[in-house]
Amino acid sequence: MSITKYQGCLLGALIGDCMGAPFEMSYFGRNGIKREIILNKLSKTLEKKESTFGYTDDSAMTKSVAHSLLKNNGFSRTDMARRFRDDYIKEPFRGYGGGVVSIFQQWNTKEITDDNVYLPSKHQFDGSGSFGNGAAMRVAPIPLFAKSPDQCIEIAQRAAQLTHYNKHGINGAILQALAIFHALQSKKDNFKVDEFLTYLKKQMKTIEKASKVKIGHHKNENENIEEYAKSENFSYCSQLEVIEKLISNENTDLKTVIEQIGHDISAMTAVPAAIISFLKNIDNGFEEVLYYAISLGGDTDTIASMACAIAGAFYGAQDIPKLWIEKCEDSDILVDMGEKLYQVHS
Ligand code: F2R
Ligand code: MG
Ligand code: MG
Ligand code: MG
Repeated sequence: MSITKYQGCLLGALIGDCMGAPFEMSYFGRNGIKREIILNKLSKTLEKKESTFGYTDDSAMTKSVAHSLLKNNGFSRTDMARRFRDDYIKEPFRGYGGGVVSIFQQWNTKEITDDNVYLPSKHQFDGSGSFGNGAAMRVAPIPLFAKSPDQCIEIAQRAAQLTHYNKHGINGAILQALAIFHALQSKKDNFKVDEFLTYLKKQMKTIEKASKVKIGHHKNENENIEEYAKSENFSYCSQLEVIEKLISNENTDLKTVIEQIGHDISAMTAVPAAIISFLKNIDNGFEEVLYYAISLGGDTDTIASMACAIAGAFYGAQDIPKLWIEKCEDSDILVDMGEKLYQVHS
């Protein structure tokens, strides 16, 4: 495996977040965002010498995860929690989700220990736990660190549970981690979309069967999120089947993808939206994955970050435009972290 795939993955996570953030939840994103609007807005920053793209909570937490894994040469629940909390306290303005902030605040009232670290996330949303996409959006360093799919699943689960105790929040992070793990192992010249989806479906079938955590019905202002949470039939396996169907028809339009997959702040919609953004553009390159993910609208920074993390692991950093890398805040730090995660395996 080449180092550029490791760096490409973390740069992808950063670039998707930075370049997707200007469109997040914008009022014009409900039915998707037109390509001209995306190109026009991005070009203003890309073309202006002194302008840059700043990152949000997606990259802040991805950096926290990478730091913690590297420092401990593995997963330490207390260290990762302290890092999330301390990085939030240093830069609270990064646009963190409402629920996770209350977890950081609870962690800040007493010493974090192995015994109490998971308590705040278990109590979130009337005890149902968060199904937000926040555990999935930060997961990229885990498949880069892991030596096997089983280790990848185990760390992704335990790291997710620090803030997201709902089974869909956890399983969304596992699915995103496995998609990156597989993309990292894959080669451009013999990649098969159907094999990728079959692999993910097989893994998720076992994982979803084993998930015992009940989902809750916390009242939410966003009706779409509530619908997904209520659905007893929801599973990532069924979302992967929808992706398979949508991919098999070349003419599937954005509106259909948004209607059938979704694009909101829940893991149940955002992770599948990221996967289809990658797969639909597999032959078109990294840049098209980014444009497509943003064009879905909704939670654009997070969907683009996750889609580009998979794409970066697949193509490698050399296929990412240099200007994009230079324009995104702290890209040098993500390059360095990619190198260190690569060295874990040598
Ligand atoms: N837009 C954001 N963040 C909002 C920033 C708001 C700001 N802090 C403010 O106060 O104005 N983007 C970022 O948030 C997403 C990741 O969120 P994360 O980390 O999953 O957070 P959280 O709070 O756990 O979940 C997000 C929301 O999902 C709904 N929700 C989750 N579980 C629920 C449940 N069991 N029942 C009902 N609702 C549930 C809630 O509305 C949560 O607030 C990324 O998009 C990132 O870019
Ligand atoms: Mg964000
Ligand atoms: Mg977001
Ligand atoms: Mg900085």
